[in-house]
Amino acid sequence: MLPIRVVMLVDLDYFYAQIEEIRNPSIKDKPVVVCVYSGRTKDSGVVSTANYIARSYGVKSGIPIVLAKKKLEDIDSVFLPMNHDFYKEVSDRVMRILKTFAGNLEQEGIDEAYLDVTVRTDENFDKAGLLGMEIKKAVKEQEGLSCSVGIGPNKLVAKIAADIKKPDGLTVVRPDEVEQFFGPLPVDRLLGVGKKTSEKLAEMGIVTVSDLANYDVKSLVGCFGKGLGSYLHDASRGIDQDPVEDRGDSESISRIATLKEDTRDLATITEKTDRLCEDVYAKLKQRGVSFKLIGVVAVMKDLSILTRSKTLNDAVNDPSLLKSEVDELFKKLVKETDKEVRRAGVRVSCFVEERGQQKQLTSFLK
Ligand code: DGT
Ligand code: CA
Repeated sequence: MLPIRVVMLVDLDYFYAQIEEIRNPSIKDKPVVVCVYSGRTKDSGVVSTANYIARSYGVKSGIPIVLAKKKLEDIDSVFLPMNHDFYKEVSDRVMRILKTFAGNLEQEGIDEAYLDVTVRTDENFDKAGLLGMEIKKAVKEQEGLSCSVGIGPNKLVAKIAADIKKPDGLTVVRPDEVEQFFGPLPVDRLLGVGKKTSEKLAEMGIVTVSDLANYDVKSLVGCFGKGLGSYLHDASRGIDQDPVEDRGDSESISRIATLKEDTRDLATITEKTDRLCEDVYAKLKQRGVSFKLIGVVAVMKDLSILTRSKTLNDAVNDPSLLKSEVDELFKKLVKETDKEVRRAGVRVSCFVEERGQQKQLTSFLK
């Protein structure tokens, strides 16, 4: 039996436009369109988002402002410029509210977050539904915003569940309902299936997620390569092992990858984590920061998740040190379990701005 996880996606409804409605309730009953004006001519630019009244006239994200105006011709509607800094402030406050309800919270964009609520709900999806209602109430009372919530056994299912009923929705998909829920959906509802992939799938006679689930995995790998092929196979069955990663206000850098085989062999793990460490280091360099906390995450063969971390007494920035510390953490982690590791991840956080000089290795704690 796989370990149970309860994952929730909270997605704020028509986010920028809803904030504008709260700032000025008198516009609430009209079409509201938030625009990114390019400044070239009076109406050049695109629609960032629109409230649901405007959407009922065919106005949506990404269309030219000129086209939106045409769709709303003769209708008393409101066009406003985007005010990103203000939306970000509201977003930060909402994320703080959400954090109080979650074990881990992973922010995904300005108006969405995944919450791992496994412990909080005692692995119980009925309790998760009630918690979802409680969260919606808190966000409404404290910020005046409505949101849509999806609950499932992983991020993939939670995300699609949240999209099922919008705005102001709440959809719970229990583990035994995943197949029934996923099966009839068109394949392009799965994350990562864009126009090109869905066209290729259609040529193969695969239109719905259940068509995909019934397709031979070897043939999928043959057509799409190992990465995408096995992803499609797993996703069609509602399988997703990605942990909800608490990135602490984007103040961390992390990478995770699947090992070439499930293993307890440290050399195989190191081969992968060395590469991850190099990616992490490249990002650290870009941001010009040193780190004080190193963490590793392992998704085990049975999909349970283990983490280990180490705090340094001073910030450092050294790729070989990062690699050896990650090795140590994995060594400990593997010793403390009898399971095989399927995916391995590396994370650094607690950043300190670099001042040109690298710290001594000796500043590293044992
Ligand atoms: P929803 O969740 O369907 O009720 O509607 P939104 O507006 O919250 O849409 P979502 O969650 O896809 O995006 C969140 C915010 O990101 C949205 O309020 C505005 C911005 N945004 C989304 N799509 C676009 C786009 O195509 N262009 C620009 N400039 N901004 C976008
Ligand atoms: Ca949204």
